[in-house]
Parts: sequence; structure tokens; C-alpha cells
Amino acid sequence: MTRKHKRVEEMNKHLITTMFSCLILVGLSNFAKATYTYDNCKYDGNVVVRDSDTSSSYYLSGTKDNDLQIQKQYGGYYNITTGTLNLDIREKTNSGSNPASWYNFQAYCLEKTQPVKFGTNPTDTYGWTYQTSSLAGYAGISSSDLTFLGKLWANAFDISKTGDVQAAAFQSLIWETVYDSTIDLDDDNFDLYRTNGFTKDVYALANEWIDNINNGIWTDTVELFVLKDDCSQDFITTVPEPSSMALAVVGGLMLLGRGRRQRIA
Ligand SMILES: [Ca+2]
Ligand SMILES: [Ca+2]
Ligand SMILES: [Ca+2]
Repeated sequence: MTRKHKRVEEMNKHLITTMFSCLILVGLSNFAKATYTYDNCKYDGNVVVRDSDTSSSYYLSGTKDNDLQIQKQYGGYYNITTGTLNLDIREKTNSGSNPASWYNFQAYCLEKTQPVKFGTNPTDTYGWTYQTSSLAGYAGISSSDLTFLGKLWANAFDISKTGDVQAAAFQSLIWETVYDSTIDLDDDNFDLYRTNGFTKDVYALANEWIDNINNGIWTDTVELFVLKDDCSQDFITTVPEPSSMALAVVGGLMLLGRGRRQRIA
């Protein structure tokens, strides 16, 4: 076997063993729902999130047809699934068995690889609890990241839901802000490996969006928040409608904001 063949074989092995995404590795989705704890994971957030029964295995249809190639630090690459997440949310105090408790919303992943704690509908109707918090203060998010993502969401979120390249570009920029300090989709902890057409298209579109923000073409912004749980994939989203859910979540964020201001003062 030539050295080149050996290297290709090693890369293939890496590919097979490291194919994952932020959501494929659904862990423990069938754990006993009545127990509320598993592996030190507590069911103690203020909202409950589940896969929407209108989604195709977590994602809006048409937004996850191709896998993105992400570079690894030691050569080769791995595939990562991206798409617009299509989920439902309810306040934990509202009954999960009442359909009116649930509100549909869309989101993106904040972590590259953590599994979700809930299964796909219709097998899972329970969901997992999350704690709502402001995007400000989330690990890896600087104040300039916060500004960037607010503008990105306000201007490109609707575009991101229209196709797999668009959704992957949007997701890539979120991961780039979380994992790195320079938003270039190159180098460091998050890096697009641009050897296939899909990933090249994603890179090109994401860079158009970066230019629109950096050159002041996109100026609108929106407030973003985080659905966080140590044992399940974290999500970034806007405040879900309708108004009753929005008020509950905004109320929580206002309390958080007040706490921060008091500490600063
Ligand atoms: Ca960052
Ligand atoms: Ca990077
Ligand atoms: Ca998490």
C-alpha cells in the first residue's frame, strides 16, 4: 500500500468514525419521563422544547439535504448536518398534553455536537426542559458577536429557511461566532473544508452576508435569546410568538437584564 493510499484510508476512517451533527446523536430519548433525572441531567428548566410534528426529523424540509464539510485540526474533515430546526416550545407550567400550550418556532444550534434530549415526533411528545437566557453572556459570544448575530438574524433568517445552502451558511456563521473570535469561516476552531460544491456555495453565501454586515448594508437588528441545557443541545432563536409565550420569555429576559445592570452599577 502506498503512503498516499494509506493516508486516504486513514481519512476515510476518520470520516466514518466522526460523522455527526448537532442533532443526529439523539441520546436517551426514551428515558423514563417520570424520573426527571438521568446521568445528573435535571428536568428543571422554565420551558419545554420538543420536535415539531410538522418538521422532518427536527428540520424544516428542504433545509438539510447536504452535509457540510468541517475541517479538523489534524487533517481530513468530517461531515456535519445543518438545517433550520423546526421545534415547539411551551412554558413548563402549562400542560404538555394540551395542544394549545405549544408554540411552533425555528432555531439553530449553538453547539457543534451535543445531542438533543428529546426524540422526533410523533414518537416524542414530551420534550426536554430548557432555561431561557439572553444571548449576551453565552460562552464564546463577545459584544461584537452579539451585534453581528442580531444583524444576521434580522436580515438573513428568512433567507436561511429557503434552502440547504442558505441554512448551512446561517448555521456556519453562528458556530463561527461561538467557537472563534474572527468571523471568517477559516482557521481556528471552526473552519469550512471547501472541497465540495455544497461547502463552497455555503462559504460564498456566508461571506456575502459578512460583507453586508461589515459594510453597513444590513443595519436592522433583532434581540436573540438562548435555550440552554447542560445535557442537551443549546438553541439560538428569537422570542417565540404568540404574545403569551413572548411575554413569559421576555419577562425572564428583563429580569436577567436588570440583574446585569445592577451588577454593572
Ligand atoms: Ca466568539
Ligand atoms: Ca474560524
Ligand atoms: Ca447544552
